[in-house]
Amino acid sequence: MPRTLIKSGKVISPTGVEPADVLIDGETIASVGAPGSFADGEPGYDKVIDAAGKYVLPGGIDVHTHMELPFGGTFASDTFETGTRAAAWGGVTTIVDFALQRTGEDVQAGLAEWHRKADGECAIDYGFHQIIGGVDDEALKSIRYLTEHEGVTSFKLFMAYPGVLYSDDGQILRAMQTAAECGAMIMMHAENGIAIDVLVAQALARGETDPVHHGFTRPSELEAEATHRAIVLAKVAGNVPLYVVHMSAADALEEIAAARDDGRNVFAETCPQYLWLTLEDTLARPGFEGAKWVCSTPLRSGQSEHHHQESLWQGLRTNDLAIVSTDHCPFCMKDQKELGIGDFSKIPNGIGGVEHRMELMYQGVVTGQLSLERWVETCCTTPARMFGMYPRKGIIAPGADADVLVWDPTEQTTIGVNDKHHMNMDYSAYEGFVVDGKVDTVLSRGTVVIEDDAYVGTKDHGRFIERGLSQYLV
Ligand code: DUC
Ligand code: ZN
Ligand code: ZN
Repeated sequence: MPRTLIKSGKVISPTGVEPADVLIDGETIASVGAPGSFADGEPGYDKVIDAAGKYVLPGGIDVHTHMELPFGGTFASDTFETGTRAAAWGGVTTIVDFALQRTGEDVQAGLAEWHRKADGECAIDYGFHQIIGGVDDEALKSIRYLTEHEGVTSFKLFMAYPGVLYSDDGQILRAMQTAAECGAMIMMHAENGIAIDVLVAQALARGETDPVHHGFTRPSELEAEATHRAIVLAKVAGNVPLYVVHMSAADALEEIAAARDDGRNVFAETCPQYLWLTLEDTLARPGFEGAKWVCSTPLRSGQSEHHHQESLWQGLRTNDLAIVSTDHCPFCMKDQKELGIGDFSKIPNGIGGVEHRMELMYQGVVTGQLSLERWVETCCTTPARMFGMYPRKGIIAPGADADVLVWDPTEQTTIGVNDKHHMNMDYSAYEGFVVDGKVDTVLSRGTVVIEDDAYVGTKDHGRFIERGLSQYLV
């Protein structure tokens, strides 16, 4: 088995920053010791990585991606091949993508289709959540079957997108009851889609067709209301664990905080776009350019009385927001976002970002919003624990998979289509951002996939991770 030594770095975990050397044997971490404890002159090391002046952390885990998702008459533009390669460029060593079932479709067939798309295509390891877009008796049986037999233990429901992915309150309650019985996690897209569709129709009737109206027709109150309703339904369903995805609004976060203060198994994530971008800087750009940032939940106003971004950063510190994911759902402007010229409601919803989460969140460390430990906790360790992959993933410790990110805090990263950009998109949502820190070396299960500014992995390296139940419950 090839042996690799990562020496002289500072190892970061949620509980501290320690100078340490990391010994890797084959695909796993064999030992973590004081600097110099594994003499690097010893024959038998196949590779020695000098991490002096660098941080050594668990590879990033992005638990919210949508490779090749069919949406709005087109498909998310990253395949598992291009998307997981871009993820590796960003220091991510595991993604959890969403297999899809829509009304009338078979859940297991949807999962099989996702396996077909990903198998043999991935640069890094991957797991699946299952979208249940049509809750019926068969789908309920599948929730149990996937949890018990397929290593898919989390199920996403939508309170938005009526007629496409939407579940009504009765369907949500039934799915939650089933998940509660088998220990699965319910993930929720919390926006009141019925009310949003009324606002969208009214805006279009007034001739308000530009991308900014995507944001205006999805007010934060409708995210907060849906979040509240999901929390209530989860309680009535027997206290099923609830994880609210892509939280963008301070008023929605208040609902999460209240439930957590009550001791409930209620969790939430946010994404870098909500922390760094505002409606005014993006959706409100003249002409059709704002389409680049059409996603749901939408980017929020930086002028709101709710102070959304400030609250989200605070939520990350207090753990009311436990995880940062990306909701990576890329579409090109050409032929994809352009489907919505003249009608914002036809713009495919999504932003690509799987490559930039570690970079953008490290910038929060630099600006004093997060500690180094919390950076690792929200981007690496809690994702593993929340979704049943710990301690195989999410930690630098003996026995864990050797998924490692060596991070250089002395360098900078310039994000943009002609700079750092490996996602299959013809624009970058973060064009021109210059952030501190840089991905130096990335190992996936002991194999170097990024080094010396080059991708050196292979597309069949990544393996499917069968996940267990959440390890994060109170
Ligand atoms: N939100 C998006 O922006 N894209 C895909 C689905 C979703 O919920
Ligand atoms: Zn969603
Ligand atoms: Zn999503």
